[in-house]
Amino acid sequence: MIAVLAGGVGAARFIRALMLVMPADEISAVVNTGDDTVMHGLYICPDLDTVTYTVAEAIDADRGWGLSNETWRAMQALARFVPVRPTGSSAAPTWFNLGDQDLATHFYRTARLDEGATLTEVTDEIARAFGVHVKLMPMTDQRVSTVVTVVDEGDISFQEYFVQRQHGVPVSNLRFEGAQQAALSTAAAQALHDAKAIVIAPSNPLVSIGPLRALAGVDTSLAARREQVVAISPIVGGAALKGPADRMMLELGHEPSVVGVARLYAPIASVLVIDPVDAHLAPLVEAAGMRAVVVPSVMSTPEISAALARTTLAAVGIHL
Ligand code: FO1
Repeated sequence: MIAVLAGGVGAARFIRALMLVMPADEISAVVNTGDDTVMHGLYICPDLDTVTYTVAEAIDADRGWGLSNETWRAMQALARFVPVRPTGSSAAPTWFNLGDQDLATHFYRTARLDEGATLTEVTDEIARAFGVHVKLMPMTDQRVSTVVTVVDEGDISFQEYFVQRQHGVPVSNLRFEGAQQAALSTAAAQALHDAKAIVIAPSNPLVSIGPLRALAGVDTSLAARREQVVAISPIVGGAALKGPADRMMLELGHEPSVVGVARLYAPIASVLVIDPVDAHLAPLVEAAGMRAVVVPSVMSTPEISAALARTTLAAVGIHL
């Protein structure tokens, strides 16, 4: 069993890469839930949904979120209520787009949570409904919320930052509300315990992997087995492959490069996988305390993806 610590798009693509070289049911993905949000009373787990839909080959590949062949009739109908919404009401938010088919996932999740099911149970049910054999699990069954402090504005939720502000505003702080009181879910703890190797996916180290690391005891247990933990840099040539990781790192005092990533991960992982464009920084990655392994990491073809998956696992002694 291999465990992957996962955010959204980058992690989903890496899990697909792993599926090219090993059976899906030998992969566990422990997924960030700090981005979770409630809209229209519906419980939405963007990273879990992105991973589920990608692994199921049902994702809209251009957007990187939501389902392919989506229609938006419910969102269009919602717009009717905006003019009558009283000042101060947060009803009918139209800035967060929920497609008609995607809504069914959130209806099901919310109804099952209301019946008393855990997020772990519902995640497994949704994955099975999509024919996914990878073991997908939320990092925790408790509520953890990423709160972003925006310069000149103050604290807002992650989705308000990411979608409503289109991650275009400067950030001065991050916190993971509820993380210190929360624990890894039982399934996630078991998956990490059973894993021969743990891969930190090429996800945003601060807002995708950060919430996981903020859960009680996670950093300590990763540090205890750091020889079996390998990370893939989400920063290639000084830029994030997707999303605001590079800007966010800079704004929060981290170098937006593989060296900055190495400084963040050195306490918990022994190897950093970096792209050939960053090969000249390998000595600085090593100086930061991580072994650098150089291999193409932009997953643009199945061949490159499979080679990345194989090389990543080989770096921690798993030869497929
Ligand atoms: N991202 C957007 O940029 N705009 C959206 O309207 C949007 C809606 C949305 C709905 C459901 C879902 O599961 C994800 C959605 N995302 C949207 C993506 C998501 O919010 C972010 O990509 C992640 O939170 C960042 O990891």
